[in-house]
Amino acid sequence: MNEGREVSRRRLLGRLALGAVAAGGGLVTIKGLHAGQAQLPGDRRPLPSFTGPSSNPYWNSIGPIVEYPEKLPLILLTDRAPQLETPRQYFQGAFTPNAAFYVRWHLDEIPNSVDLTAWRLRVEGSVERPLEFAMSDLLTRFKPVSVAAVNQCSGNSRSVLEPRVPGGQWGNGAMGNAKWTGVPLRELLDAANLKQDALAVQFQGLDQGKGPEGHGSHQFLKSLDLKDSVIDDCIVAYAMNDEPLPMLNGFPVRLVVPGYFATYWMKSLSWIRVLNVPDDNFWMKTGYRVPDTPNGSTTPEEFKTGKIKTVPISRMPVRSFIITPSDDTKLVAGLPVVIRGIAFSGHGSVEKLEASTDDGNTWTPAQLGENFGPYSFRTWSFAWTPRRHGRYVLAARATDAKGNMQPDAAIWNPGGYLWNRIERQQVTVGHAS
Ligand SMILES: Nc1nc2c(c(=O)[nH]1)N[C@H]1C(S)=C(S)[C@@H](COP(=O)(O)O)O[C@H]1N2
Ligand SMILES: [Mo]
Repeated sequence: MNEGREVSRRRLLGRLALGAVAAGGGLVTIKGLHAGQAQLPGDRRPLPSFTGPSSNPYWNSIGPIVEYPEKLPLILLTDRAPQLETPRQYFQGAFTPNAAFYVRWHLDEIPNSVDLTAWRLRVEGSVERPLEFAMSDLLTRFKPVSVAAVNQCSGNSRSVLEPRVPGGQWGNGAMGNAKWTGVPLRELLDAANLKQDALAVQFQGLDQGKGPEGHGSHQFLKSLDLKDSVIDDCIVAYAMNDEPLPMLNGFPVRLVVPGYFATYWMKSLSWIRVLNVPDDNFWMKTGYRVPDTPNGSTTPEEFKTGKIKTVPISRMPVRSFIITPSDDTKLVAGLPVVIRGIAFSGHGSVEKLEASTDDGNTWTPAQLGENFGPYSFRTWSFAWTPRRHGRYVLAARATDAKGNMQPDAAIWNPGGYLWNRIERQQVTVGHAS
């Protein structure tokens, strides 16, 4: 991280404390957002790229553009609970602006205000010493740590699966990268001193109510096995790109699980509960599971037999994206253009990016941008001069530090998870005049 991105604790402390006193009684309130009834502004502009048939289905989620508090115009998938997708143009750099960061909640009562004078983070359950931390404790009693990490919904790109599967019909915009700053989860657990029988850590946020699918649970609960080494990478984050988290992205603190899909990244985290029995709540036992097959892939027929064992989803497979040119970029024969994009993996840094301008028949290494650490987006670029006019199909393929390379085959599973197939972008190159 360069100096300019260093979080100033004093400034952040000031902002968080300011928030606490701003609205008398210490209430931080987001105007226009009400629990259980997120308000939509009347203004619904169409997506600029909806002008004709698309040559890249991945970036064209159908949905109105809406503005929520603290957010730029984003693509609306559902409003109760809010699911907002980030449009393609915000992925030009390695870090996603907080105001453009996608939003996903499951339950219909989401926090719209947090009284920081009363708010506490609790560590309870199978611990010798149950603890409560105020925001000021988190800010002053622990040395802050930072990590650049991609938050990607398990169902990112779900809309391209065939056959279609239920769930939010995301294009590619259910992901974002940020610099997260906070307290290592391990230090909070150590402070509370785990009991001998501790098995897993369960996380709970401030949201509640029924989910859209109407299943029983009144709470969204996720847990991680204490034997999972990812526990030592987890951060309880109070800052996102050096700012307090937007309310919709989990103010005042959220769990960051570098390399893992976002389902574990509990927002408005308020309870850390150490369990001495396996977590069999809906969101672990039934939801967010993937077939225990090599790529997490199966077929509808195979799945129907009931013989496919499933496991909780965990690390994100390697992916890459072409951001520019897009469908409507004007290209001219003989004129150089730089193809740009981003890549990441939940298994370590992207070490190689290859680009193709002939639909994946031949591949050439592209230039990789700065490495912000193993779990960050990494930008890439590839200089290209199309020689002749006509249609071209661009493609990008990433390989991570473990040698995993993106496949060129579709996958399918009933949750619509783990999509990472090589993508294409069709472009039209005009005549040199
Ligand atoms: N409290 C809470 N945390 C949550 C969720 C939720 O519904 N409630 N959804 C999870 C899922 S599935 C995703 S994809 C991410 C979305 O994070 P974001 O809204 O900051 O983009 O939050 C995760 N954390
Ligand atoms: Mo998700």
